[in-house]
Amino acid sequence: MKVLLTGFNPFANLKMNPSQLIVEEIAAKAKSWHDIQVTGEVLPTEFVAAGERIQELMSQIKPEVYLGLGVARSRSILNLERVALNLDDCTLPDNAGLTLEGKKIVDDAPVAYFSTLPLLHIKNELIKKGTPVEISNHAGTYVCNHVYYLALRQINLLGIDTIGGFIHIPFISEQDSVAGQHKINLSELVLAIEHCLQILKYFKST
Ligand code: PCA
Repeated sequence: MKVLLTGFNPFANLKMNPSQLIVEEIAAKAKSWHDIQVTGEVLPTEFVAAGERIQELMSQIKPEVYLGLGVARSRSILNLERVALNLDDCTLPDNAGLTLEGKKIVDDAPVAYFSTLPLLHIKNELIKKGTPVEISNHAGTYVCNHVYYLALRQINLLGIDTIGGFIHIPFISEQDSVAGQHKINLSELVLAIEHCLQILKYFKST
């Protein structure tokens, strides 16, 4: 199974972005896997550059599965994102200094795309493995949502049968945070995303 897995570099005042560490670790581990071929890419937290890059990657790789990852301070457990909105709206500048307020990502394009991953199935299987996870109906209106929207749109435009989705992950216990607030650590998150890929592989093969 060919997978495109993306994360983001640090942004705002973060010293690190756990989505970057997960992508790097899984891409390295996957070199010895025989059943899942992972292309891992850390995107810049920049609307324009990341948006262009995700479309390029989708066209080049044409993966069977696209899984985007990003961190969200507001989430305390894994959030499987159901919807990508055609909307950029932020007060926090991206890493290129760009702030977008109430702008469509693509004119004359659908208001939203739905994830094409089997979200309920993934949720139930992850919970069975002890990973706290929920489905979210809003991926925000910052760079993660922007990339998610353009990824799903590109899949549509290319007419490929890639299934795609996005997971927001919480801050990890290794990050400077309010003590005791964050209960999940990096290795647990890496394992959860690996499980997710296994679930998808099994799902694709049945
Ligand atoms: N999270 C931000 C962008 C990069 C990231 O990891 C977001 O939720 O939009």
